[in-house]
Amino acid sequence: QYRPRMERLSVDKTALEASFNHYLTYFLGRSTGTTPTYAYNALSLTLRDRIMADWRNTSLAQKMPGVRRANYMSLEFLIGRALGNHLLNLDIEPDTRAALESMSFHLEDVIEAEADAGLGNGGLGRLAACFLDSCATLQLPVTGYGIRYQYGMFRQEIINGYQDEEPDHWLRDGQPWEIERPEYSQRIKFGGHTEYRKNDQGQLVAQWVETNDVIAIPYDMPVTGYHNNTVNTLRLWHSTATDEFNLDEFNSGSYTESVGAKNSAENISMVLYPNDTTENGKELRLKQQYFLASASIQDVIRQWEKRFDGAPDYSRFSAENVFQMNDTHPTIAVAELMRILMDEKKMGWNTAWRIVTESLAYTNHTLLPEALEKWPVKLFEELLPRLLDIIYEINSRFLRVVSQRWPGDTDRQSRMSIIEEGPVKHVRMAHLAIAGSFSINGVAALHSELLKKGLFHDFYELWPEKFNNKTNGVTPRRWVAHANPMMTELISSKIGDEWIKDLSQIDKLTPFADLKQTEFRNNWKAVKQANKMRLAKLVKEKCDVDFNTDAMFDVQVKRIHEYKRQLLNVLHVIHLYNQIKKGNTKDWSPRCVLIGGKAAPGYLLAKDIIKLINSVAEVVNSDAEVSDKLKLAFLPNYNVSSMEIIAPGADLSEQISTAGKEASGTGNMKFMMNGALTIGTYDGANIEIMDAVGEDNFFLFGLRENEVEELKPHYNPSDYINHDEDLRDVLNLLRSGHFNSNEPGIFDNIMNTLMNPHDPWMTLADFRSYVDMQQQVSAVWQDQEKWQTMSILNTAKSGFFSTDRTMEEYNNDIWKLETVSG
Ligand code: DL6
Repeated sequence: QYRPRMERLSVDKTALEASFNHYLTYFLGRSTGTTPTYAYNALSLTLRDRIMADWRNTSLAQKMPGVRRANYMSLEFLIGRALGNHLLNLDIEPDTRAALESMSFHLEDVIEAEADAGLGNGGLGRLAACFLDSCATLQLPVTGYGIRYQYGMFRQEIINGYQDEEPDHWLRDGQPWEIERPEYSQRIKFGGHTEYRKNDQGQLVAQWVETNDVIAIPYDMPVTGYHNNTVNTLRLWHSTATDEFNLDEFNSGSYTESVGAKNSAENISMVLYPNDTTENGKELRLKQQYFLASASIQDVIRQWEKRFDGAPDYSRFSAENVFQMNDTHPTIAVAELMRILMDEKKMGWNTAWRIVTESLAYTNHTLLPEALEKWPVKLFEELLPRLLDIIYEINSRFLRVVSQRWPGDTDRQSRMSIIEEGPVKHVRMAHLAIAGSFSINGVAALHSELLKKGLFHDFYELWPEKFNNKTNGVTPRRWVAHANPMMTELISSKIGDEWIKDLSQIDKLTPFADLKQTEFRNNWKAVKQANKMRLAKLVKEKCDVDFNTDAMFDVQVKRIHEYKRQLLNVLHVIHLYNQIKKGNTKDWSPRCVLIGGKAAPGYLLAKDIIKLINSVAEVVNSDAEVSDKLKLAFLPNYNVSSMEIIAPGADLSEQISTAGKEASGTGNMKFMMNGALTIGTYDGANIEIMDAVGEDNFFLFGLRENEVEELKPHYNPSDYINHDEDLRDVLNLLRSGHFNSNEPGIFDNIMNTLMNPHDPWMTLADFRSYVDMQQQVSAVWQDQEKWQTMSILNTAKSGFFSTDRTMEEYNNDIWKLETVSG
């Protein structure tokens, strides 16, 4: 069916102004002089209109027969704010700013009025958002599929030093970017049971019957590419009750039950689970996972069948459709695609299995055993009985392959089985994902090697060709061009602005690190200084702590977790405090230490760590003797928007996880791009960062992964304490109650963890090497010229860490898509 290309609306100042006024007056019912929130909604609708033609044209071009497309399935998309990003991508900021000014609005205030779309926990969800940005910029036909949580990541407040969790009402003031598409709703089954009936040929066919269904309604968000008129789609599913379900109950007089059913259906997309590194184990979470996988696959199948007049040809389905599964969260997709192909499209097992294993790919994001998802078989039986039948069959065929390869090796069979036997049987989602995928990747070189060596070793031996690495990245549009406009202008004034869409070109900045480039270097310093003022203002507003911009801004922001070792950072702060109190302050480099991040609500030790940071901060910041030498602040509610201020203002980036535990890290890349120096362990993408910038420009410390493993059986915290006076002093002060005089005992759990020979994070083992390396950091800080050189080189050598590169690798090795322009 021919559909004409849509024409773009004008983006000049007059047109923008007219449209803005139209929305304000006729859609929102307001007049000028209104609040920034209304202005934000009116401006966003104005811009959305200007995105619409490109969106439609891109979508039509991607739907042409023969166009292979990828579908990125993720339970998390940590998008942050959209307005500033679209303005950058559409290249209309000056006109927009001018239009707003003429109506007495400031663009910054309007941008600030937008709530963050916090539909993710941390690195994994933000990565998904960066991926979408890069795919649109590279004109790759990739659709994101996720859940439209009504409540995203909780808002963190700090009350008496403790984390308090408040609901995130991100939709409350309107969501102008999304478009509801009820016509593409999908029905999702739960419960019921399987019945086998004979078909016309006398074969037994399975049917999933007497189910309790819910409806998935898609909401689409535009994903604009950078200056290229391409707009991809992020499709988020909202759950609601089926009509007939409501009516049946209502007619029989059970109004309450009918409302209850509606509630229980709507609960599925109600709230994001706020745990990033522990499995959630909750029925509702499994429902969310199946809801996303089923709705998304059905949507892709719907679009596939639309291409055919009558009988759809599935022989080319896997040639034109690929699904990337972001961690194990959506990997029930393996069984769901089998179910649809067999039960609904009437295919035999082998045909269906070939399609599944040619179209699914899986990315692993963690080696931590506690994060590996497994679901009780019993829960599957109740919730997804038909899917469990299929998983059993996948497993029995898979174990046949294993036993053919290793006859008699029953240990290996039970290790590899998709079903974990034991008092409580479980479905191992990672094993299901590997069995059903043609590609399995880790997210940084070390991580991918460790997967092959450890966690997935048996699978690697069976299918070495499936395993590959795709080192993460971040989008330079949001994380430099948008977050750091001053640095962007400075860089572009020297090397042009092509680097924004081809970050490998940032290397052209290298010669400007030369000492002779005084003007550039002075400007570099001035930009950092201005960004530090912006950050200091934020710290003052949110923490009421004064950061002096002449001091080193030493920053660790990320989820609070023992393996990320915020504790090591705090021990160092206490050590610096001790040095000041002892008068050891010759050649002192003043530091402002900033720590931020959320703790999973049920992770008590992580919450204790937050309290400790705040308690130490209180003592340090109120001591006049210390004040110009050391400051410590805990930034509440760390999120995407605050990182846009933090990364440009940081001097030192703390990436100090226990080696072998941080799969990649992506904050490390944002800091590097913005000219911060890294102090870090030999872990995750830190290693690649150090390779790129050179060892001389990176502060490496600590045990390596193999050393951590070797030490594990012999680790004895007392050894370190006995041999290290500084460590002893720090722990003694902590134990003495100096930081918690009014709340005795509150840090006992932290002390016990640090002193535990079974502490898997081995914080004390790295204390000495960390403190010594921090001493070197301070020494370099004294030599500001050297610091400038290192800072410029960090940015100049960050080209590899763009998600454009990551996406090109996914595309070359896994997706194999052609670019499509609208
Ligand atoms: O790959 C994105 C991000 C990595 O950078 C982090 O190192 C890693 O911890 C994080 N993984 C998770 C684990 N979630 N699960 N499961 O968030 O992924």
